[in-house]
Parts: sequence; C-alpha cells; structure tokens
Amino acid sequence: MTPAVKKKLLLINPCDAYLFINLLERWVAGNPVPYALITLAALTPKEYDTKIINQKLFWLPKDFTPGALVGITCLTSAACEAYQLADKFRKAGSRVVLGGTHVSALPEEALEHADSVVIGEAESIWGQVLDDFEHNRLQKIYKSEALKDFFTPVYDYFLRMDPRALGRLGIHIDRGCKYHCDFCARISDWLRPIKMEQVLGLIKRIHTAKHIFFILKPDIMFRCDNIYSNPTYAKALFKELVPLKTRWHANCSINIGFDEEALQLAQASGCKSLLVGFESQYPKDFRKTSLEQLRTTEDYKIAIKRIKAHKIRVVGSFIIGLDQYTHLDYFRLLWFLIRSGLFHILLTILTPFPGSQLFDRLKKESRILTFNWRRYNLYFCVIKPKNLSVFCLYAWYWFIRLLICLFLPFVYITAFKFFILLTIWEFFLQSALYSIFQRVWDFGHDFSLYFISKD
Ligand code: B12
Ligand code: SF4
Repeated sequence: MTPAVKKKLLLINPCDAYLFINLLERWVAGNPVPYALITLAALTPKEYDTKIINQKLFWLPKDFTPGALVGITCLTSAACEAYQLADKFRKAGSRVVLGGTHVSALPEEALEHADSVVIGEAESIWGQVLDDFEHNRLQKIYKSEALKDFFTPVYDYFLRMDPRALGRLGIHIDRGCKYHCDFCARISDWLRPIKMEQVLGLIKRIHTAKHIFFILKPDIMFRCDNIYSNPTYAKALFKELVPLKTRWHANCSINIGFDEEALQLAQASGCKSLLVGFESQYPKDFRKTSLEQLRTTEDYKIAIKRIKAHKIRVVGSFIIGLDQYTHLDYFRLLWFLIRSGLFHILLTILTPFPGSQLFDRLKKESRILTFNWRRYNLYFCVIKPKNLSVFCLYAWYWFIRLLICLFLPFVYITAFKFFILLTIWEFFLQSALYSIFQRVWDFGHDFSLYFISKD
C-alpha cells in the first residue's frame, strides 16, 4: 500500500532586516524562531508535512511551490516582506494565511495579499483554518477567541523539542499585560499565566541540553512582557525555581524594586538580570505602577539600587521622541542614564505601531511621516516630533546612544568576555563547529530538524 501523500504546510517568519545593524542584532539575539510559528506547528496534525522557515534572506524561484498552505507571521517591520512572499506563493498556486500583530491590526491591508487573515491568537481557530483549506473553502477573515488555558494544547510539543532550541526560544510564562502604554501593540490585554508545572517542565527540559565538553545548565530566558505582572504568581514561581538551581533573565516592571520579599526570592531562585521598560525618566509619563514610592526620577534610582543590592543586574529601556520632551529633557535623560547605575541601556525611537493608541492619535494629528512599514523597527523616526525637528531627534538619539556606552558596565564586560572568554570557551571548548554552523545557518534554513517527529 502506498503511503498517503502528506499535506504541505510552510510556516514563515519573514526577514525584516533593513539595515546591517538589524542583521547584527538578530545574530546577537540568536535569531529565535517566533513562538507563534512553533505554536502553529504544534497545533497542526501529523498528517501535515510541516516546515518552519525563519528570516530567510534570499528566496529562489524554486522555493515558491504550488499546492501548499503557507502561514506567515507578521510584525509591522516585516509586513512588506510578508506581503511580497504571500504574493509570490499565491502566484505559484499555494494558499496563504497571514496572522500576527500587524495583520490583526490592519486585516484589510493584509487581505490584498492573502487568501485569509487570522485576527488575534491562533489557538482557537487554527484547526478550522486547516479544515477549510483541506475542503477548499478558506474564508477571508477568521476572528479568534483568546483561550484562558492557551498552552495546554501545545505543551507536549514544546516539551519534546530539542532542548537547545527550546532554550534559545525561552519561556512565555504568561500572555497579556495589565498596563496600557499608548505605544504598545501587543494583541491581548488579558493577563493569563500558564500552569506552574508547565513552566517547571520546560525548565527541566532545557536543563537536559548537553554541551560537548561540559555539562552546563543554560540560562533560562522568560520572554513574557512582565514577570512581576502578578506578584503572587511571581513569588510562587520564584520559590519553585529555588531547588532547580537555575540562572534566569526576564522583563519586569520597576515596582519589584519596592517588594523586598520578591527580590529576596528572585535572588535565591537565580535571577541574574531584569529588563525594565522605564521608557521615560519621569515616572508620571507612563503610569506602569500604582506605587506611591515611584513619583520622581530619584525614586527610579532608589528602585534600581534595591534590585542591584540583590545581585540582579538591571537593563533599562528608554524611548526617544516622546511628545513632552524638549532639549532640556534630553540633557536630563542623559544625566540620569549616566548616574542610574544601570547595567545596560536600550534606546529606541517612539514608533506608532498599527493597533496602538499612539498610531490612531498621531494619524489623526497627521504626524505620521511614512507608512513604509520597513522603517517601523524602532531605529527610525517615522513621526513628526512635537518640540524639535527630526534631525535634532536623530542627533539626540545617536549622541545619547554613543556617549552612554562609556558609562555602561555591559560594554566593558562584553568586550572582555568577547575577546578572552568567548574565544576560548565558545569557539574551542564548546564545539566551535556546532555554534558557527547553527548561527550562520539560522538566516534562511529549514528549522524542521529542531523539532522531533510527532509519530
Ligand atoms: C518575545 C518578543 C520578541 C523576541 C522574539 C520575536 C518573535 N518574532 O517572536 C525578540 C527579542 C527576537 C523580539 C524582537 C523584535 N521585536 Co519583539 N516582542 C516579543 C514579545 C515580548 C512577545 C512575542 C511573543 O512571542 N508572543 C507569544 C506569541 C505566541 O504570540 P504572537 O506572536 O502574538 O502570536 C499569536 C498571534 O499573534 C497569532 N499569530 C501570530 N503569527 C501568526 C501567523 C499565522 C499564520 C496565524 C494563523 C496566526 C498567527 O497566533 C499566535 C498564537 O496565539 C512581544 C510583546 C507581546 N506581548 O506580543 C514583542 C513585540 C512582538 N516585539 C515588537 C518589536 C517591535 C520587535 C522588534 C522589531 C524590535 C527590534 N527593533 O528589534 C524585533 C523584531 C523581530 C522579528 N522580526 O521577529 C513589537 C511588535 C509591534 C509590531 N506591531 O510590529 C511587540 C508587540 C512589542 C510591543 N509591545 O509593541 N521580540
Ligand atoms: S508594560 Fe509593556 S507590554 Fe505592558 S502595556 Fe506597557 S509596553 Fe505593553
């Protein structure tokens, strides 16, 4: 008996690199495959021959095959590339479904290039999309419902992944966020954690990753928006992490700096760094916490000091281009950054992503300078700033970004590590070939090898 021909599913994360610096950044970040695509692969029955293609740089005509279902995830900066790929796959005779943050905000735009668009989270609707594809009745728009227990249906698949790939992917312990920053473009407000035993299961799986010469536990990256969103859950999680003797990193809101119990538990559980989105040096600009203690720039410094007292590094993220900023405020920002004691600083330029309140407001005020989505990657000024020119905004951005390097421990430690430790450690001891192969190959290769068979 001849085996049944497998249905073909291609899942694509389009490349959004616009400048060399973007490529470099992806390289340093290890270029993780989006959670969204692995979630879709996990939700797809084994009758499908599923391939994941991550940020492929060069596409050849032979890549555009007919007869497949092509699912493309789409952040704003990758939208142009996503649409071009979608057009080519449709021309070749495949059916294309687009999903993700950007197309959930602008489904009509996406529909010009796709057979279908999924608005929102895929878990509740992907089965129906596949069924409609098989029966040749794909609908134009699928509106999904967010599930409370969104992770259980895919947990088993994640658990069986190659532990190295899972480690690079990180763990999303929850979805949604309780704050409402006007520039934020995430697709769900509803804060839902995954089950504690699932977090622990994934950590144990990552810890099974073996290096050739040493058996070393890799660091755990929690990639959720804010690990301290729900303080009760966070503290319970930290307690569970203590016996696992792990080292972990996460995004976090600054109010953890005033919760001594959480800080002690975080330290005991192996927290090594927290990325805090300050956005502005003035707490009143973005109310991300209801804490009375956080009213002035000095309060930020107190919070940073308290976190550091627990041997946890604080990385701060700040936005250039806020409406309330004048030249004086940029001086103040620079001064604050120099004295802040932050381990590393990320500077981005205010970007109105479709779907955010900021996008609607600036569009109404006719202050959006370009709708070239390629430029929506946080490095370009795509809006008309309020109190200064675009040129001055770039000047401040680069001036602060370059000058602050002189004051960042991260820069010195990284340089030291890079030249001395990395050379010996990564290249020679930890199987140089594997590491180079993996990173070079990440730009444009088939990731199916990472995922074990579902048989
Ligand atoms: C982890 C993370 C990263 C990781 C991994 C990125 C990735 N591609 O997954 C790293 C650090 C690499 C990263 C980089 C960047 N990020 Co980021 N990141 C996040 C974060 C915190 C979580 C994303 C995530 O994995 N969520 C979990 C998954 C399961 O959810 P999801 O992606 O939304 O997918 C669901 C649905 O959207 C839908 N879906 C998604 N795709 C598809 C496709 C199909 C076919 C279907 C049917 C459904 C579907 O189903 C999925 C399951 O429910 C979000 C904030 C947030 N809360 O969303 C920001 C976020 C996505 N990042 C953002 C940005 C701007 C960036 C960068 C451009 C920053 C930069 N300058 O480098 C780059 C772009 C990298 C890239 N092109 O992939 C913005 C995107 C805004 C926008 N509209 O584009 C967000 C929303 C942050 C924000 N608050 O505004 N990021
Ligand atoms: S705290 Fe982060 S995830 Fe939450 S609304 Fe603000 S930017 Fe978005």
